[in-house]
Amino acid sequence: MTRRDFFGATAAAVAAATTARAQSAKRPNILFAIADDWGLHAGVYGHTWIKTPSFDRIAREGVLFTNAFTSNPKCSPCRATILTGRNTWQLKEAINHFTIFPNDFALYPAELEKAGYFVGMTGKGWGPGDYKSTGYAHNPAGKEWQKRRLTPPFTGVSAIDYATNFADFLIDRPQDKPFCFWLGSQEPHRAYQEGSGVRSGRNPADVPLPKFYPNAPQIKSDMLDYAMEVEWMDKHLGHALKKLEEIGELDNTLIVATSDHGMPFPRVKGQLYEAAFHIPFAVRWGAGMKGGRVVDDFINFRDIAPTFLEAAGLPPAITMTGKSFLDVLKSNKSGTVDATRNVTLVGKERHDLGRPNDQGYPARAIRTPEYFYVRNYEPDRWPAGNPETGYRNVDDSPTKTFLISRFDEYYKMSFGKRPPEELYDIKKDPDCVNNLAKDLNYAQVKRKLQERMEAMLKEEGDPRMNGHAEFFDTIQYTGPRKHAYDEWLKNQ
Ligand SMILES: [Ca+2]
Repeated sequence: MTRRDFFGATAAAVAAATTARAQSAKRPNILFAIADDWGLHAGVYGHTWIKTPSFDRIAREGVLFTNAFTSNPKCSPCRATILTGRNTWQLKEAINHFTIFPNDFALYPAELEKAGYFVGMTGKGWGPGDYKSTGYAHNPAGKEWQKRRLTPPFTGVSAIDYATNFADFLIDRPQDKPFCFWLGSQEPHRAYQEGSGVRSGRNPADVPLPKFYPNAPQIKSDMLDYAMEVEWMDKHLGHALKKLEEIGELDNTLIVATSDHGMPFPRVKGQLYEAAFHIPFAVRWGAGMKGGRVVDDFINFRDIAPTFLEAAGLPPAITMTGKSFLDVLKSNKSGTVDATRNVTLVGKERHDLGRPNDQGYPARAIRTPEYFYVRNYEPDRWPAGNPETGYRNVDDSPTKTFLISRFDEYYKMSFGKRPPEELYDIKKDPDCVNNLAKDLNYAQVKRKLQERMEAMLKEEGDPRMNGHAEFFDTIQYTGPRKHAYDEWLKNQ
């Protein structure tokens, strides 16, 4: 059976049963579509070198958010924040990448399941890491629908046929239940087919580069390869939307389309800069809210879980510290809806191995509409990982190889050591290349931001603020150790 036949057949099989239910359903379905390593690059955000018609449609028919932020720009910690509704320093081990997943926090998929939702996921859920040793029977994002796979050749990095797995899930669901589904595409995570973007006829001259890169054709070509993978993800999103339309559930489904953090490029993935934690975010809910809006309120990823629960008529779980933005969705307004949504915090401890004793790179930051202030607590460490072990905090890539080979100012911006404090005028300098932390004209601004950040972190129980920073050094790494510093030493 071809994919087209399959979609046709499944549509016929479920259409009759679902139409009646869609009309009478009170609780919305929830579809959470999350890309892997996709930065703020979409047509609706003004980019012409990358085509995202499905995401653009969700934004156009729903709400496009211009200020959505993850609390930690790396796969596992970001996804843990989404599932638990807690900031990254409130997640015990799950602040790190490749850890166990603690079992003492409520998760929105499990809460919805308890309340009668049919819950599932496909592709990448929480991870990478170990959720089994803490007692989870399946991925914390939901029971997996993974069996549909594509046969080569295909464009994406993964063979998982996300949209058809979603269609399977819809067939399997009981007739009397709303659903909650996590569609986790593995694109545009690396590895890419080098040069695929240029070979597809794309023009490197169309790609605008951030100021922290030199104007190099290698980097532009690499970004076009990334664009290919974003477009593959967007195509699957389009299939999922079409599926919902076919079975009459589109307008009764609260759809969120987003990513976990910025693109898998140096100085972006895993780093505390704007391009790493400022994320594409669009919400469509045909019957539930007024569409065609652009909202500038700050959305923190810990706000997603309580929003889903409130949309389902549930209170936030007691362990959730995020704040539902359902009121923003329902407000019918554009621009600034809730003026108190004007600040976000971001931080990290250890992402990948590669420093002596498996050390991390502890940092916290605060972002307001005007400024971005960063505190690097261990400035003697290498921010992207040690040189000897290959700067493991970002995937290998043509851009990474090129920047390392230059060993110049651009190399330093991506891989070099950083000062204890950084301050950026985010409106003038969204690429965060002009550090104002030592500029006396900004001394007062800096001090106020630092005080505000530390007060907020203390209130949130961050162990680093409350005299227990040593906890972060006790967190075990659960992934392969081939890039660890001790492994490197053994081979010398
Ligand atoms: Ca990721």
